[in-house]
Amino acid sequence: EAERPTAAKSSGSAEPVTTDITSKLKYLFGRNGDYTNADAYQGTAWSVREKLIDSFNKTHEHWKKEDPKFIYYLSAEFLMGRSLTNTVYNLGLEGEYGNALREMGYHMEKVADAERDAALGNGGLGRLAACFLDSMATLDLPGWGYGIRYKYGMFKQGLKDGYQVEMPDIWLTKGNPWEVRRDDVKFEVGFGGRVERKKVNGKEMTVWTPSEKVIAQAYDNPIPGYATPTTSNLRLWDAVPVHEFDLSAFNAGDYDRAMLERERAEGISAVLYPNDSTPEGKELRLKQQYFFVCASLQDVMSRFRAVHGANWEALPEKACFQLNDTHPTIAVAELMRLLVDVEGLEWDAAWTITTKCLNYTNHTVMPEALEKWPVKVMAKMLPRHMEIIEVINEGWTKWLGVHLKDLKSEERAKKIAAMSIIHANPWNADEMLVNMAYLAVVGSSAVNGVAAIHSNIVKDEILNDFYEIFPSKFQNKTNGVTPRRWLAWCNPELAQLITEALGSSEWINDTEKLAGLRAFASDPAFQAKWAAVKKAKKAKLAELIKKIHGDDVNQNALFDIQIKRIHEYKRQYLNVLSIIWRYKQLKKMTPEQRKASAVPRVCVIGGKAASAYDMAKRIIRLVTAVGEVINKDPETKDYLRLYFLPDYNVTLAETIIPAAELSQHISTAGTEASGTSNMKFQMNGCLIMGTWDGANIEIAEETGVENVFVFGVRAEEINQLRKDRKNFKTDPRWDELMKDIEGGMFGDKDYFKPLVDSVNNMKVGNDWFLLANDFAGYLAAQEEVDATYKDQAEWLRRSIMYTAGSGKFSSDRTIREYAEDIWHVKPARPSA
Ligand code: 26W
Repeated sequence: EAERPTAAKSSGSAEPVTTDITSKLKYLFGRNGDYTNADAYQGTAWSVREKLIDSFNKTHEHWKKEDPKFIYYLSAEFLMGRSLTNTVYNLGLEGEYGNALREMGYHMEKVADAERDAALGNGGLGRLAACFLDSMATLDLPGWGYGIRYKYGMFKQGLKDGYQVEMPDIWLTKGNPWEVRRDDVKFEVGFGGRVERKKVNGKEMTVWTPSEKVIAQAYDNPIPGYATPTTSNLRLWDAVPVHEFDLSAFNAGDYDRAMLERERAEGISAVLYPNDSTPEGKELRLKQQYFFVCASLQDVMSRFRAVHGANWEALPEKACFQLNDTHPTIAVAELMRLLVDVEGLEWDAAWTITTKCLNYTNHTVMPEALEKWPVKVMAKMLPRHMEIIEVINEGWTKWLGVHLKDLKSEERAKKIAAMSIIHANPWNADEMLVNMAYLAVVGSSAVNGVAAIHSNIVKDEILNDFYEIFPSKFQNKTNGVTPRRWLAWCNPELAQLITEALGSSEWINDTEKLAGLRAFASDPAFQAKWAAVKKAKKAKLAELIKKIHGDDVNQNALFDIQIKRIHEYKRQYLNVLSIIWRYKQLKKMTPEQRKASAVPRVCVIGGKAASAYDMAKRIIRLVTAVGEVINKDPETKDYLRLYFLPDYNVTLAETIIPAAELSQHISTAGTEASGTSNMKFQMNGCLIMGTWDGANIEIAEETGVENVFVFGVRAEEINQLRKDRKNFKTDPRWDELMKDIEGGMFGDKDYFKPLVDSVNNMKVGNDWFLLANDFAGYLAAQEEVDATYKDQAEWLRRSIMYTAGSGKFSSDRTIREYAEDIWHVKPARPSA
């Protein structure tokens, strides 16, 4: 197996490390010899933890001394995945630890396999936050993540008879070596209660007396940078009852009440909401949001105060906050509350500070995903914040009135109503809502989308009114992914080949250097080595498929992958339709014809459906049902397979992505804000089948559009096509497939009926994501894939061109842009 390349290769002496691992096992776990891989993992992790903490301490001593400006990334989700391999390689400890484990009779990869994912996120947004932390540390940027230490992360997905079942993610039971509880860092967070005006020291003040209080307890998760001494931090808050720290309730004989209170408090950080893109109007979710925002702001302010006293005007020079979507947007009101009510600042001074400190990233165009909280809910849970938002909105709408004074009064009133942070529910005029995206825009210095097309949609559609008023607030920051986890560490064989070709491993933190691979793209000897790596990774995925489904797959087949959350807009259904069509074509051929012309394919689909997302669950069942039929058809099974891989997560992605030859990113144009797995596939030399959407567009530009399989309508056409829906003539092949599914070709026909109906009635509003419109183009693109795959030299040339063109999509580039254009934060590297 290949050694992972690093900048700072460690000496590799095993002896002190084996002693340390054994000692950890002995004194922390009471184990003496004869360790399982899971034991070896624990011993290794607890040993590595100490190096990590040393590095963390050094970094933070340095930062304390230098007092640089910090960026705080506020996010309800951090999808970290596993930490052992990443920590060992980022810290350059692979020599020592690899050798030590070998000496003890273990293998690093198997040991690492015992770690559970930290799955504190749903999908793209959470994983992006994790990549950003890796890049911030690698670039020596003073910055922390702030979030929630969910006791249960993203649910584990199982399959029962081909249907999704959800199971709890119990990830903390064996302890977590990657966190440090800070018993000295805890803050009170209040909810409910009443608000009064009082004279305090002769000054009129607002006093909020919450009816419920909990304690936010800090846990630090050190984040090692790569090839740098910097280790930064992800601080996660755990909710605990106030009375755990004050036993008087127990002593007063109020045991029951104290226990109930504990349950209620712990409920706040108990579970991640597994909804991606469909907002859950549940109070507990708002409670979670306020809980972590309140604790994080208090924490930052108390550190500021310790150094600068109450000189709050200077806060924007020392701290800024990035709001990861609207989830932490209550920060606008909370920072105002802390400055005005607690610190006694004047409203206007506080507003200047607040808007200087905050910035907002939008991650979705789905209108239903834009968070809006009922005024009633907010007023009850956060009465003072509701007042503050009302005052902000009064000021805002008044300002708008002046700003728009040239408009006719009727038009002006209409515009102001449309831009009001508080507005009626369009579906229920009696209900007033707080529009969190509007609050975020008004309360921030910068607003950004996550890919060029998406940022344009934000400016021209979603937040167009605001863009017209504040054009300079709006920016684009195209997403990126960390090349450490997503290329160097998950595909060490390819990394080694790249390093050999480029003559150095500098590409790992300077991915623009990957462009040097273009010179090798057509070199047959290099292509052969490139192909050998892909083959080895395919063999690993084949092993996994065998383990899960019991089937041997043809390892010379084209490995075709679609992995992401299951969502109608992502169109896994369209993928399945094309697979069924392929199956039917194969069935029509003679064995000789198949042998002569069919390109064998192994199709893999993976992803979780939100537990309440009925249509997404039906799509999963369709995948498994189609797989059940085609995988055992003796006529075709050598040429086509379809497998659903359950419980798609970060770790599974690390096995699947290096093995992929074709990956599908086929959202309806204008619906996928960016996508980030497309970048991971590109880095690993996987060809892309994609619509002109999200970051696909920029990937195609960097890779050469001629090297990408692009199909489908453009974003600009969508509105018209939706209107013209009733005049659309479906392709006869489409009609045939609809009849097949409806007729029970894959069983379960009642269950699949709503799926067929959702796309197959020619009326306005149906087939919202335009599968029928893109169907013929998709099949044509699939044929192009087959033709290209038959020419392996051309396929490999393209594959190399993908990796060579992936330099732009390192999250290092993204973070550098945020640091320069939005945060104004500069690197501060501790000495080694
Ligand atoms: C309120 C419920 C909710 C939950 C999650 C609303 C919205 C979300 C996220 C916006 C979902 C998400 O993960 N969005 C993805 O963000 C990625 C990182 O920017 C993008 O690459 C994906 O295109 C986008 O879907």
